[in-house]
Amino acid sequence: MASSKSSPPGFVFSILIIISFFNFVTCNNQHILSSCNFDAIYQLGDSIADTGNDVQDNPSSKFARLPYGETFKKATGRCSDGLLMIDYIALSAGIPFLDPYLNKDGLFDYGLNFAFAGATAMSAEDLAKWNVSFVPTSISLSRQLDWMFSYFNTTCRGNKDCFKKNGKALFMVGEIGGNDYNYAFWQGKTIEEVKTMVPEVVETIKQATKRVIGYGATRLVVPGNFPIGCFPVNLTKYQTNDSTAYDELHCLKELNNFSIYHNYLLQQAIAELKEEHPDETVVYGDYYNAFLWLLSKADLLGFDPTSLQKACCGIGDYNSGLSSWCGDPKVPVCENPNERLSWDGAHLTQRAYELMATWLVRGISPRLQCEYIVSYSSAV
Ligand SMILES: *[C@@H]1O[C@H](CO)[C@@H](O)[C@H](O)[C@H]1NC(C)=O
Ligand SMILES: *[C@@H]1O[C@H](CO)[C@@H](O)[C@H](O)[C@H]1NC(C)=O
Ligand SMILES: *[C@@H]1O[C@H](CO)[C@@H](O)[C@H](O)[C@H]1NC(C)=O
Ligand SMILES: *[C@@H]1O[C@H](CO)[C@@H](O)[C@H](O)[C@H]1NC(C)=O
Ligand SMILES: *[C@H]1O[C@H](CO)[C@@H](O)[C@H](O)[C@H]1NC(C)=O
Repeated sequence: MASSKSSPPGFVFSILIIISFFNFVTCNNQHILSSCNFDAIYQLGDSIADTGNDVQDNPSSKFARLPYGETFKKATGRCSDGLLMIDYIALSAGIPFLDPYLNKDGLFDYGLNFAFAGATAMSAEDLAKWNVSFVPTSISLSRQLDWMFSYFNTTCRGNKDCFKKNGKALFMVGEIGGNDYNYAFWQGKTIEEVKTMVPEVVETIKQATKRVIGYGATRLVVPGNFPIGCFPVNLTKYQTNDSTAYDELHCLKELNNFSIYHNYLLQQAIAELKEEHPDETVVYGDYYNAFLWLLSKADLLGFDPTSLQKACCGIGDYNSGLSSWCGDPKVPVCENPNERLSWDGAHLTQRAYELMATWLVRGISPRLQCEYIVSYSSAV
């Protein structure tokens, strides 16, 4: 009490800003999506959303062992120290975590997860036409859609009318496509070469979204790509002494530009989808700006400002050396993953995913025509 009396007004004011900021990120919006009344969530995608499909197929994967999952005290196959954005989206919708499709004991009453670590948008055959021959998994978007169809067809006993019940569900179509580019880059293609693939990757995502609408979906989120030039794995690989290659957040401009291009074409495709399907709601998931928000406000959000681009689990510059990876012998793990954005150089920490999901949910819920209208905090 004595201290509040003597506080200068400016001090009180900044405390207020900080309080409303934390209100924004922690309390307010925990159940925002519950006003959408989803009765299930279905997820397609890659390691950004895989809650355990890949490790069912590959039990020896690094993702099946600690330190992956350490914040959880259990390795679940999630590519993080703990939970992913889809887990927080489910929490916000008041729905249990999605079990992976390949888990034979999974409970699928509230939806399920088809995302598979390493998955591509294009099929391996289509990637081969681009001379991308090294594709570590055959689980492309079309394979995941086959799984989805087979699941709906089984639960509906072949009755297509029954697919209409999917109108009460949320469908997450991605993030997907990042790996198509990843594998092309690994094979030594230049950015200019990989850019020529973008229209076909985006068209593949568009056709997949149409297929999902064909299965009765009426509310869909199609997420874009992250600013990949801010990720430790890429900062390491494309490290340069040319300071003009970096932007003010120390991200590689040219790589972020690549994501901007993908996201631009994806948003055009979503606009076309809306014209072709006026009765369905297709919303762009802005992972790009969600991550930039996180990076630019990181110290206010409790991250260690001296390690914003150092992965928690890893070794080398940016803790994301290319010769050894998180989970390899002798690779150190930081003391407090909650203070880092990046978990292993390519995937984020639970805390980063939680905050990104919070940011996203506020943006997408009004556009999903939920009853609750979100009022934005002036502090952000
Ligand atoms: C694939 O490689 C072949 C042989 O090197 C080349 O002729 C062709 O133009 C390449 N195609 C693409 C799409 O890069
Ligand atoms: C869908 O289910 C019906 C009835 O169970 C079955 O006869 C049909 O073969 C299935 N269709 C496909 C494409 O799997
Ligand atoms: C940057 O410059 C230093 C000192 O000249 C040199 O040792 C290093 O190899 C350079 N790094 C890159 C990525 O070019
Ligand atoms: C970003 O991409 C646009 C077109 O895609 C290009 O004109 C521009 O030069 C690029 N900028 C950088 C920094 O790569
Ligand atoms: C950078 O990292 C992301 C995420 O790991 C990946 O999808 C992307 O393809 C990488 N970009 C390059 C140029 O290697």
